[in-house]
Amino acid sequence: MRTQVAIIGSGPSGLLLGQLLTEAGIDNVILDRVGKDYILGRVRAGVLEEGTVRLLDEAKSSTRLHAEGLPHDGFSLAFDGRDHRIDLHGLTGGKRVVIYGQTEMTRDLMERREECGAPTIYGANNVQPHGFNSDTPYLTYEKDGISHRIDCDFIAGCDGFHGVSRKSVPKKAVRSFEKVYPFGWLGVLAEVVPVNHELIYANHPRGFALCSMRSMTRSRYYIQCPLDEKVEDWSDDRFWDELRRRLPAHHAEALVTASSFEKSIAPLRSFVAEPMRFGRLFLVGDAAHIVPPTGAKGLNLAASDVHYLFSGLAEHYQDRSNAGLEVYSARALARVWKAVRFSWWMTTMMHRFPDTSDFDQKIQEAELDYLIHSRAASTALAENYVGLPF
Ligand code: RFL
Ligand code: PHB
Repeated sequence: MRTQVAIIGSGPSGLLLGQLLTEAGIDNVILDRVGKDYILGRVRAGVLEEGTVRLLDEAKSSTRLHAEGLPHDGFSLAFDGRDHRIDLHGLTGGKRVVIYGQTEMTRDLMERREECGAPTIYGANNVQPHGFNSDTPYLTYEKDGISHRIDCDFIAGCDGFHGVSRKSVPKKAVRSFEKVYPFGWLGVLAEVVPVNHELIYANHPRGFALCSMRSMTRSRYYIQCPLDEKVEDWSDDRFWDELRRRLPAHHAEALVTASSFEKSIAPLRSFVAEPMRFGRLFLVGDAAHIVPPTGAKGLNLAASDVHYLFSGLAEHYQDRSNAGLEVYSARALARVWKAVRFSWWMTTMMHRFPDTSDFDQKIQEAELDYLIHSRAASTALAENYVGLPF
């Protein structure tokens, strides 16, 4: 088989890139190790920046998002038993975010891809990129015991943190930067009305908590937990009790609970691999970088990478210029590092660290106090939360 762009990974990065290319008339094939239902069963991000929404518009995959997504003009920072609203809309000159599950966005992109008849190979085992430092790269993979080869012009590594793309590059060609946080997030999804009409990020002596949602009838809640905690040890009742303890009293009283239908623990880390381009292989999204979910940036960063790569590829095919591809890594990394910094900062400010000294604790309290009382500080938070331009 031959295609113009071979895409490894059918997560949000791969699907969005594939759809932008397809809409622009550029041939592409997506391969994923797992099946469609498995991908749609992963509960992940929920906050989309306006830039991500614009890309979904461009990919003609946003009809349901505009009908069902919930625009949010602000969120609450809760600490010291009180709520402090961050007015995203007012502080950023009219910007907002949209609450729409990653699962739904993925489903919309998959459906549009099927409508366009663009090929996806699910259940592709042992995918391997080859020859990306030459002009004739190709992928090999196995499916149902048969070996296959796809020749292409470019390979997009959209295969997440544990994917094969980054691992295929010689170790000495990649520089990695990593910070692992000494806690995780225990998350539940439940069919209940959200405790607040906007998100609540809570800093509490017992640990961080986040009240999010997927719709006005489906809530997504998280609590900070030690890394060695097991999901089986968290009954729903234990989770709801702990969440209540970490929220201001009026929210704790208003919290509606029910049995959860998803419960999982995610470790938190910051990670960046540099560069993001190796000849004709490009790393995109979680394949190149991970941020802790506190700033809601992971999926949105994947989208800005896709924007830079798509514009480079479109220039290559339409204008016969490689200028955009040459600067892909530098352009993407400049935005990535700002989001890595923001996510690290939000994480540090909102969580309890096991080794926090009295001094560190006082600094955290002073930072929160400054943040809500200084318009300049609130504006910096809001500007980053709604997403830096790309
Ligand atoms: P994905 O989603 O991991 O998709 C990669 C795909 O590649 C496939 N794959 C392979 N295919 C073939 N061969 C191989 N060897 C392969 N190895 C892997 C996988 O099966 C998969 O289908 O990466 P992508 O597309 O870059 O997307 C990144 C986002 O999924 C991620 O950044 C976000 O989910 C992060 N994130 C959040 N981001 C936000 O912007 N806002 C949020 O509110 C937010 N909340 C979150 C999050 C991530 C979380 N977890 C669980 C990590 C909340 C959580 C709890
Ligand atoms: C979510 O709804 O899953 C979510 C929202 C905001 C975050 C992280 C996760 O910062």
